[in-house]
Amino acid sequence: MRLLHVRIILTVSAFWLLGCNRTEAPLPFGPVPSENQMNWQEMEYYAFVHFSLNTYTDQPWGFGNEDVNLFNPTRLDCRQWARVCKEAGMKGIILTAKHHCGFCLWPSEYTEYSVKNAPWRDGKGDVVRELADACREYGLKLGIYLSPWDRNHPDYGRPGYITYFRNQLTELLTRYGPVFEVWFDGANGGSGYYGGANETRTIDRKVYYDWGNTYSLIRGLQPHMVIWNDGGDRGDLRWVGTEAGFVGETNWSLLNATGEVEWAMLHYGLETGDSWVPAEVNTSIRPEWFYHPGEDAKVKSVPQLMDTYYNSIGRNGSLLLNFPIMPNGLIHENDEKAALDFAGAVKEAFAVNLAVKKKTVASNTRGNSKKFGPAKAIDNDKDTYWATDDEVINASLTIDLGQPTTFNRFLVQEYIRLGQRVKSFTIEALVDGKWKELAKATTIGYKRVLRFPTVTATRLRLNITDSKSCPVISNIGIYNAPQVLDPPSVNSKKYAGPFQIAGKLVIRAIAFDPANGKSSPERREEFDIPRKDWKLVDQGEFSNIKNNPVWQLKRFTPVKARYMKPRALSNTQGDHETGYAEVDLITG
Ligand code: FUL
Repeated sequence: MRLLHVRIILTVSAFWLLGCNRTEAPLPFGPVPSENQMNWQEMEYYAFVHFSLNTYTDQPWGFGNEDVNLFNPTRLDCRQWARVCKEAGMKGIILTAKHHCGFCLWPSEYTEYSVKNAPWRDGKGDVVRELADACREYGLKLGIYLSPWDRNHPDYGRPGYITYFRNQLTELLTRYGPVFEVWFDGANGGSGYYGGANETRTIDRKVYYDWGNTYSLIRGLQPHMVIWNDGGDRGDLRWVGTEAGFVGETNWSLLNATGEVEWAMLHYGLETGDSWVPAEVNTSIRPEWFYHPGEDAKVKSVPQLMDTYYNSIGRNGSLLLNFPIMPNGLIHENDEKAALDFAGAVKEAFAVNLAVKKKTVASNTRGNSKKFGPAKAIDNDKDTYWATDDEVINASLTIDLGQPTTFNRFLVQEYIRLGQRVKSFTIEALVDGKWKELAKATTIGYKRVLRFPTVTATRLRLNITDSKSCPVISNIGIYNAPQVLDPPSVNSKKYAGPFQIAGKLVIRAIAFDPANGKSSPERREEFDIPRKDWKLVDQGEFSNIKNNPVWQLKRFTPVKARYMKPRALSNTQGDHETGYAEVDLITG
């Protein structure tokens, strides 16, 4: 009896041990992000600000001989920039501390071509300092753009300039606290002022800058920072090959550490790459990077910005959105409005995750262990995940929505600390008892968001159709995003005469004169449910709103209704303190 007991215990322990072995977490596959890259990736969305002498000369690039006296922003307020960025949901700001013209927004010890010789704040100003302070106040991270190409410096193209460049970098990385990202622009047009030489100087970007030593300097000064570099050696992040605001639908966060980087590698990453080099999508809220008054009416619309969102953050990239600063030192109100409306639209689109707390089933779960079960993909914990057994690279996860549910967005995230794995996937919905394919896509990575026509379904199924190794999915979201319409343009429907509508309606219109191609500002009118269907059922008295800000109806006969709309009636003096209300109801 005792022997049997011991044997049972041994067998149970063996099972337990086996179970433990089988449910070990997957091993990392291929290159994985560094802690710095991980922290950066989780920021997702941050700002660029372009501000320099170009702001005063209406040019995209300065030659390097522009007068420092031009720099005199009368209302410069980095707190306004920080407020706008914070309210827009951004996590940091990267400032053009020095653009190609060589003018420095901080009082560098190594040049006279800086704010210290400008009339602004009597030469005592420091834009980098003011921005660093504002970022700290608003809980944002600070980033620095330092152009390697310097069209002002006499030594540019010669060895002496590299020392100058590193001295400036040292100032920027030691004076202003933690910097989350440094941006080394690859642009190099050759010609410049170069201390009066007025000539063309060409360099070999890979050799001249000696990036290896500059990187060592950076790592020593700011060990937690990421390096963006389009000017030679591979940095921690990569450019996506376009400034139009999108990365490839297929987007591997990988590149090779050495060798040529063709355009396709920038845009799509490299499936077989041996280094983790994720994509940053940089684009401006206006056509250009610096402020040009002629672009005040060309600020991107919310639908355009939403497209950018889906084509950057929604495609495993981060979004670096630029605000050009006006000559007075502020972000233009049109840009602010666009950024805040965009933030509102993103918030609205992803307000409710319809997958939360729903039942999940997977075709395979790693070691049949709850620890790696499909429920881990909807538990709102970025550190847990659904994973399959090692050999399983085709698998599906079904979410039972419980009842017919309407949606049009699907969000999925891989647990990238274990590498980027998924090569292709589809999503299907169970509509009226039949599975219907909603979308087909390739890579996932940190975050992937798919858009598809609105559907009403009881279940959603994610099918991983190919993966480099067992899929590891940390998060899934299902959303019903409202439609965002484009503002009216010459291509909009032409008004041909009165028309009838049934429900609520928003009309946005412009007048357009084909003779001179000019259009009026937009007018917007909102129409509520037509009054013809409303029925007055009761009148009641409101309580005094001075004492009770929530207007309460004192008398009301309960009626079954679809909409109820109390309306205040003011007295003859237009005084709303007390009054009567009509209650309109639509039944049915
Ligand atoms: C480009 C630059 O030449 C533009 O002026 C701008 O700074 C943009 C972000 O990068 O390469």
